Amino acid sequence: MRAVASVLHLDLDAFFASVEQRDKPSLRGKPVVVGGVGGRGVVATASYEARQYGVRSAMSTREARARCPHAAFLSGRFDAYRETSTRVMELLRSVSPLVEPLSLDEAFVDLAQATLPDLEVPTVTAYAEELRGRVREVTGGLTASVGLGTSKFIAKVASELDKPDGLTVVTPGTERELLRPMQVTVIPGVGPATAERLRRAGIHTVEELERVTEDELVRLVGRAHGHSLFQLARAQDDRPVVAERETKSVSVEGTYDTDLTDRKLMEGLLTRQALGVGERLRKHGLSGRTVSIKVRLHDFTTLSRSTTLPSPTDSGPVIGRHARALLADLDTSGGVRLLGVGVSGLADWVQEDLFGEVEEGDDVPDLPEAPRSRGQWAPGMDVLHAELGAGWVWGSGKGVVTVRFETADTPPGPVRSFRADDPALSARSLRREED
Ligand code: TTP
Ligand code: MG
Ligand code: MG
Repeated sequence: MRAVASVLHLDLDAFFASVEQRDKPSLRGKPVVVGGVGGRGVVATASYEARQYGVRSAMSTREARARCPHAAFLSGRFDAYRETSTRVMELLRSVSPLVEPLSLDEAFVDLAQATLPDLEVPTVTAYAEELRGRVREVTGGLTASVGLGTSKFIAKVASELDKPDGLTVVTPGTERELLRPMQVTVIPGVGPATAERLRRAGIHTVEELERVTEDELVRLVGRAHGHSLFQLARAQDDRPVVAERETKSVSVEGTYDTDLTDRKLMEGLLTRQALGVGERLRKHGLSGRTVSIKVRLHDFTTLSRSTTLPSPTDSGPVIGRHARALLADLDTSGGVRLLGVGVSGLADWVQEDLFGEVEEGDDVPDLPEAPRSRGQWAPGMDVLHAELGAGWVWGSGKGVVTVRFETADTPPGPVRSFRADDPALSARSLRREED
């Protein structure tokens, strides 16, 4: 923990939904839900207008539709989110060389490495306010919430306190007071399982956690975790802001005494390894988009193959399915002495079915309604009409697609319907006009 509030955490507000509202003027100020729109779809995020109806990330889209039927339900445009994210990260890197992105819409910035006259509260506050204005400029109007504190932990907690469009500076020395009334889940690394263990011991708040001895915490949650919990409950956090996060991955591999030649056996081993990888990801609250396998042949040639999923996963069965598909493409007839499965491209949230991938696991719930067929025209996607110009798909079905003709730079535009196979209509890839 530092003596000055020089760690800044920035997180964009309702990120995916805000990008949609920016690019679709008719949706500004309205409830917007971005996520999987199919039968098992899950909400990725909701605009603050939709949150007033109780719509939340990770809720089933079906429930979101029940809570807010008049919201616009969009399936998401990852390229647009990535492009907007890049602009923000570039801006932050122009401010300090020490920027640590945590996901597309959030990052830590070390202001100790920025060029500020001093790091006193009034100075960093004014600087953060100005930075929020610049984020708005480079993103075409998106708002960010910012927290400033003496550590990463406190800065991240602070950025949540005045969301959306807020700034909170935690004055050095007031950290413990701030944390005491909060739920233990505010502490990084306290997921549902740890929270449950603590709850059974009667510990709900940080204040209650503070009263527990380190020995007892170690007994409750294990050595490594118990120690850090003890520290964090006292706002002790010395984790540095690190610019280049090493490409993190989670993997499991095995070497075998005799060369494997049986495909079925190899598939079985990969499947088991994949379940182990999934377990480890979930344990750390991580998920990743890239599934890889590593195969060492009898002659020590090592092959690796990977595939990138449309969205992150932490599911063993899904990882296993992709791992087996990767193995299917390799010639292993000479025998294999090592096999491994890994997941990289880690994110701190999971979104299985956004952008189209529907997971088939053992846990498929009953589907009261058949999943909608995903046509060519996903709701929200950008399109171009030969005469009418740029617009986006409002909805489609029964061979008809409805388009609203508007872009970020136009007023709300008119709606027209076309036959789904109308040759005048095509998908529009994202290139912002000024680029
Ligand atoms: P968050 O920053 O967690 O959420 P948010 O930006 O939508 O809203 P807030 O104002 O509370 O910060 O996540 C950033 C984006 O990541 C979010 O817009 C969509 C995506 N996401 C998912 O796809 N699935 C999830 O479960 C979560 C939490 C986020
Ligand atoms: Mg956000
Ligand atoms: Mg975020």
